[in-house]
Amino acid sequence: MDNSKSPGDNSTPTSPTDNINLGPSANPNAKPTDFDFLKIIGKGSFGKVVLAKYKSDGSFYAVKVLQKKFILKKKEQNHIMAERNVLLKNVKHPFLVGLHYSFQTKEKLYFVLDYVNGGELFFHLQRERCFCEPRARFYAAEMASAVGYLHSLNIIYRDLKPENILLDCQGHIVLTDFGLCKEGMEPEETTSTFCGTPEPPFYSRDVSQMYDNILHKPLHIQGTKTIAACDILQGLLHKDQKKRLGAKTDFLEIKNHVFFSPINWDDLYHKRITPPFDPKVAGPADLRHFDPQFTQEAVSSSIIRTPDLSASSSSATDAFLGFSYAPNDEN
Ligand code: ISQ
Repeated sequence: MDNSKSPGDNSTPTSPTDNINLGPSANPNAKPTDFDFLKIIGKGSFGKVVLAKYKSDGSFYAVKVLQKKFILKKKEQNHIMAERNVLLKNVKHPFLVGLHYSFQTKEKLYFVLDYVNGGELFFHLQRERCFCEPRARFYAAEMASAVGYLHSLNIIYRDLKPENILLDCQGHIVLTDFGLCKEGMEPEETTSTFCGTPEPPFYSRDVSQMYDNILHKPLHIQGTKTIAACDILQGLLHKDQKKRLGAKTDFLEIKNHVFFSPINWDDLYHKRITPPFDPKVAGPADLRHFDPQFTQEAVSSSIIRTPDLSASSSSATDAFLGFSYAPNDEN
């Protein structure tokens, strides 16, 4: 994707009431009608992620749309604002989803993100049951590189789970997590999702038993694994957090573990290592790796509506003042 220009960069300079802490490329005039909202590609308790086409140049984005009223009702605005502040730190890394800019209407917050269409790692893992060690090493190294970078900025990624790990069209890892958790799942559905995956070491159908296993059950590593793989798993899953791999020097300990000795970290960061799996997507509009449950759902017209923000002085609007911003995309 050409990141040299943010979509909608034709904005006039910001006024003092808008975006005062945002750079010269801030775009407070962005609005939902700048986009054609095509398909729902993810869903959470506060909103949706929608594949959207930027009308003026036809480029694709994943636009995350959050409902202010739900966020406020659930007293989650601090979380969302914390997320925005994280994004404002100019977090940029090859394996973290890029945020182009965000904007708001009276009722909603919009995050304009890179559209990543190689599918969830979870989806690929479910289909193949397990990854061979070199493939697991490649993904683990890209994830560790991204999480290590966040730690270097004093950001803790607390929601690293398979659903938040995507592959891009080349097969590189992209971590997404902007506070969007899956919703609308009945316990049975959750259970059946678990059943289809390779057994995690502490899995039990009984969730409280599973939590107990995590805390107390000794780790038994099944299947054929190299000594290095067993050692890193034991290190990462150590019950005592003080003895856990990474507890002392964080990412450095992970990076220097023998399991990762085949990895050249500089090559990895610069995407000079060919991914072990090609998701084979035909183009940016290819949705083959997304759950049909999401992609077949009609996009609600309320996502597209642009209520007049200036007409409102509701608490919801006030709570999110200053939300629109656009990081300088020039670099
Ligand atoms: C980017 N591309 C596809 C799906 C996504 C889900 C959440 C956040 C960003 C995304």
